[in-house]
Amino acid sequence: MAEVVKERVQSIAHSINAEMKDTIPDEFIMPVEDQPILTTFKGPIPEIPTVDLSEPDQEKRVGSIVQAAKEWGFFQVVNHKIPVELIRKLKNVGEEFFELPQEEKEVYARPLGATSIEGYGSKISKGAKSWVDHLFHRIWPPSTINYQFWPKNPPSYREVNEEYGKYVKEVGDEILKSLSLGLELEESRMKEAVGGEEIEYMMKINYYPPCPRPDLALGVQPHTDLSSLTILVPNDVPGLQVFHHNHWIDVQYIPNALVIHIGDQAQIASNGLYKSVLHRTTVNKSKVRMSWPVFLEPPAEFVVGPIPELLTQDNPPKFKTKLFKDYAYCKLNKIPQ
Ligand SMILES: O=C(O)CCC(=O)C(=O)O
Repeated sequence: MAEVVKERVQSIAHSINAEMKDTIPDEFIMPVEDQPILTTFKGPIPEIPTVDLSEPDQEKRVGSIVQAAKEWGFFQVVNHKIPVELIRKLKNVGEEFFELPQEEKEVYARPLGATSIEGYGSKISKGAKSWVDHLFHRIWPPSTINYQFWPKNPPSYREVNEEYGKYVKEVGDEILKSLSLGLELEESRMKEAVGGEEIEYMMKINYYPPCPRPDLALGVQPHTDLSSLTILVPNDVPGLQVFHHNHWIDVQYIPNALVIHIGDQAQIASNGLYKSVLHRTTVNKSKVRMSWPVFLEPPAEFVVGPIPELLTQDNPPKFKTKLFKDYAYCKLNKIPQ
């Protein structure tokens, strides 16, 4: 068995909650300007776009995806063809993993000094700490999978995640197709620009334990995703917020919907037409929140940049063209691109 790492948020939360304390360690208290109690929008919530993927009229279906990607960089998708039963199983096996004894989870810990983010862990941040633990592992393409980071317990974890990988890829293809058509390009062009058949599907499970001070802490801190798209399943505890017109807006939970974030690579490929959405998560006083985002990322050596056909004298490149690994390095180390 691996050594138990004391600073997992789940363990910290467990001790605090067992002692019925009403405080959290200082390192989890966000600076005032980021505290959710002071910064969550309290007015009438604008309607966040929902897209029905079973809409038979292609123009309507594509139009609603394109409009949401331009205006919000964010939407929820219903009737997406991923069986409800499979989503339920995906959630069950993820929940069961996080309920395992701590030392069993540590078997999958991200190795110290590893270059990849794969594995079980907690976010290492320079400022305030995030109230969340996570597990990362690739689920597609098969040649990129490291099964060492896939839990063996529960035993159905592998089968369920492999099955989910196939379905989630279909959804990704469908959305990328629509984003291409929205740019008046061949339907395969956007996908080609963000990795083509080599797009890597990185699964993450976020586990946000109950937090005695949800007014002061955040689960994940404000960020945009490195990916082209992120396709996320949440549990039924709300917490995701998107930044829209200068306000942090609560995202409503829609049972069985998929949550879609437009990420940096779709913004860059479209030369800024599509918006990479800034988002964060709040935590809950008494309930565990969980989410299962899948990030669609180009391979490290893939060249990312605005799609050349889009560029004209009136639409000069707004972003540099570079290797994805260099883009990711700059972003993670907060170095200008
Ligand atoms: O939990 C969520 O709803 C969002 C998670 C997220 O933004 C992330 O893991 O990067």
